[in-house]
Amino acid sequence: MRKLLLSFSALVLLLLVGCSDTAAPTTSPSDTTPAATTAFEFTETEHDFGLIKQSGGSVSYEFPFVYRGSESIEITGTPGNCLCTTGSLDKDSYAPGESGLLTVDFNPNLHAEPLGRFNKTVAILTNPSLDPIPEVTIWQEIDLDWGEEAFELSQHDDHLDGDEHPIVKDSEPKKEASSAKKATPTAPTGAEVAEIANDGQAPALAPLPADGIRRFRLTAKEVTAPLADGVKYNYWTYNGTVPGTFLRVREGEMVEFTLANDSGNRNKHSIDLHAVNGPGGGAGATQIYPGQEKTFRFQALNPGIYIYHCASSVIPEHVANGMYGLILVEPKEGLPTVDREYALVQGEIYSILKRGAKGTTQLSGEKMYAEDPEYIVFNGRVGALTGKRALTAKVGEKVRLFVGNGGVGKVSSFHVIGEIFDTVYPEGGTPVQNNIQTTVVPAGGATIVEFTVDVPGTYKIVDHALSRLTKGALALLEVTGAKNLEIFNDELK
Ligand SMILES: [Cu+2]
Repeated sequence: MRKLLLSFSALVLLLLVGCSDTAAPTTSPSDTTPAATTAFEFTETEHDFGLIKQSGGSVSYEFPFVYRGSESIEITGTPGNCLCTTGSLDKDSYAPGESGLLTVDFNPNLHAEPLGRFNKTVAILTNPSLDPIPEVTIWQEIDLDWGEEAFELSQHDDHLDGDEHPIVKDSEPKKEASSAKKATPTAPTGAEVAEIANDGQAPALAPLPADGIRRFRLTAKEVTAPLADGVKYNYWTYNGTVPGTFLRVREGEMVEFTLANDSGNRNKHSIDLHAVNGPGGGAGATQIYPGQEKTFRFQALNPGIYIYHCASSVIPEHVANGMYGLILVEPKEGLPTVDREYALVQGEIYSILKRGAKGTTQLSGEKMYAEDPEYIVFNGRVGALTGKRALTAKVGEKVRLFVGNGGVGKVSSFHVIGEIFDTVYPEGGTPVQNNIQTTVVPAGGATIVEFTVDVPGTYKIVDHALSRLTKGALALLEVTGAKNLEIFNDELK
């Protein structure tokens, strides 16, 4: 057990440090923190909360400043880079020379990282805008209250498995956060929308513009929308749907990609397209605050079906909230012709409210790190592709499904009950395989499956880890047409 825990912890930390733009080094902020060089002159720009128990309630810290700009300035937002971190100011506008107070609240219940030492930032967005944007940083070390065994491990790491223990730095005594108060989860943010689910259509390749550059523009939008009967969730999305807009390009094309961050959002966002050859898949080039946008170009070198997702800290939080989608890079010669194409993406929802409990809810970082989702769904919500929104086909037609898995924690065992995949592009690559019953779609991966429907009826699309059905992992394919009793006869006595 000890080895397991150590390895797990090491892996998680390595992944976060490797992926996150702000995953923290293990050093502390310096004692003589330099004030920001922006128009906001802070007494200090960093604060260390020290050790915080995840169950211990939220903490806050006040950063005094003097506004040194030459003209009055309006405040348009104070986004944090995590649901757990929020900022507020004592005024809506400041005149030159005026003093102010930025209060930063950190709620460890909404924090979405494993044990370890991390930092979070809060920015001040203004009109007119400032460059650089003023930011303050808070540090904290999280105690997940994992009990005696974890405590014992942290005190007596003997490196039996050869791994460096990534978490425990016992050389200095840790101070307990002193200003703990009752935990109060923040209210979900963003406009209410009636439908979050992408309808599963996979539009054909659009004509290439005359200059030979294919352009896409996606907007990060934080919205509150129905997740299940009587349940609303605070989603983070691309273009207001889960998954985001289906993107289609052809091998060899130059793609110009613009990401915008809606001005009504509270969080920094970005995009990592797995179809990109280049650092971060675009994530480094697109870290933007609400109200900003950024553009980058990439050449689509490798054909296949790829996931794209947000890669802003804390990455799994953004992905679990719905920030993923599919991009198809058709091979130069195109894909073989079929009659129907649909796109669906599986995702896990780690809701604070238990499955079935009514109300408005949002991400539980604790459940996410335990990989214990309340819901597992196709296209964003329970029942997204059922009823009037079920996928359709006619007897004799060839159907192609682009299937992604946003994760963030589970591997999908993708299966259509009553069908055999004539063709599977394993993990979205080449060459293809034939006659497959169930195919694996890893978290952050995608695949293409094709089959001809011979018999009319309702076909259930599932993750064949079938306990997930009760969590919502079900889409339907309604096939109409004449019976084909030679292939399937359910009329025998
Ligand atoms: Cu994001």
